[in-house]
Amino acid sequence: MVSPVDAMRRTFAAAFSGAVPTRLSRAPGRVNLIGEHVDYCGLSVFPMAIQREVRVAFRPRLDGLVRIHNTGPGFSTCEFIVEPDPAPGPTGDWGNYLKAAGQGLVRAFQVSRGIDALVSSDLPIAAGLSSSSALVVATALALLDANGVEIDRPALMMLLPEAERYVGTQGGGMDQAISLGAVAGTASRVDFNPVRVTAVPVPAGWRFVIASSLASAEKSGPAQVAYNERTRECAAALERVAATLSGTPPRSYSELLSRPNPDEWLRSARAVLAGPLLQRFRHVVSEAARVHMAQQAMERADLEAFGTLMNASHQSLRDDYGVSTGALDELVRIARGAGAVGARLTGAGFGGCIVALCDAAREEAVLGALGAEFYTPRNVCDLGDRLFTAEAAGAASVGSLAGA
Ligand code: NG1
Repeated sequence: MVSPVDAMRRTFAAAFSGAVPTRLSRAPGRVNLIGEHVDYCGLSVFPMAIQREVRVAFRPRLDGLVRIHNTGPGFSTCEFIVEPDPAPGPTGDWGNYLKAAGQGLVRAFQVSRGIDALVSSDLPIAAGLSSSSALVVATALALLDANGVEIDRPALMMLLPEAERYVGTQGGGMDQAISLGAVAGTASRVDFNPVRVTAVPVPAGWRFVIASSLASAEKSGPAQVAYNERTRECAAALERVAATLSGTPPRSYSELLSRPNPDEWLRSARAVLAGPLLQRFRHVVSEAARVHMAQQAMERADLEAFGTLMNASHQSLRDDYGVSTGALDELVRIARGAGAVGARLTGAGFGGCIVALCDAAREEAVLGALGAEFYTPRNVCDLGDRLFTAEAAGAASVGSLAGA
């Protein structure tokens, strides 16, 4: 049996005229447990890195060329020069994520050397499990390593979200932070401005089951437009509420939520917001409260309480934030019916996956029900990438390929 790393060595040699990769970077994907669509409002989130990851086998070049192959089906080879303003490829081109990392690093550091690289990933794409940020993080670590640049993780957690916006999504900083800052066996509360990652051990016997809705949430088409629209609506709602308040107007949701008299801004919100803006605002402020309660629930190993918060989060994302789909709602219903204490869509929504929480004794029942009631009727037999239990993984790394 050929190990994944040996397979990468062989494919690399075939792609680059017999050359041997010397280094390997790897970055995990994540499942967001709670705290959805609030990172770009500067509010805390609660994700967990998972065992599935993006790997980049590479060797430094002496010039500024980046040549990257991908072992996945349907990926063309990407070539570009590391420079501050690379021309983006067509919308949806995977190479844009590589260029995103490259241009972000060139702008911040004297990065001038490129790499020959091979990407391999077992992370489902456009599934709400952060495959895009894992690719950006793994590429950035490879380029930094090839250029001998050392940068601490918090600085990179701040730099890479901005770099990734090159692709056109006005995303927050959750995905890069958890990929760079996770500790195995834990979930993390991620705070922003400045970014901080606080690990919380996942209690023994808690199982987070991930199930795909079979619809990809490709953030290069309509999902990107809908996502960016949400970020604008949240900013507009805050601005309107802030304008009505006494004293110094809050400049962020964190400042708003930390005001001594919440009744004042709640009253204002109800008075000045209507329709979608009121709904988006209601989701953001209620989800912020749920994140803090969920962290406490995990710390005291209160499975039921954590699950109840996940259910409330899903309801809010469905009814107020408008990012769920019929398939996601169906998965949530099946998981709960089979004994999950909570289930919710995870990631941006518009397709992608759900995450369901159950205790170890119910894990097989939840997996079985999802298989029998969702996938079997749709004639989907290959469930490996679509239905699995998450394991709390550690952070991204870069090192010698020989030691991998
Ligand atoms: P997904 O679509 O799950 O990779 C996106 C954003 C996050 C966050 C979530 C919603 C990017 C890179 N990621 O994640 O920052 O806003 O949606 O909570 O834009």
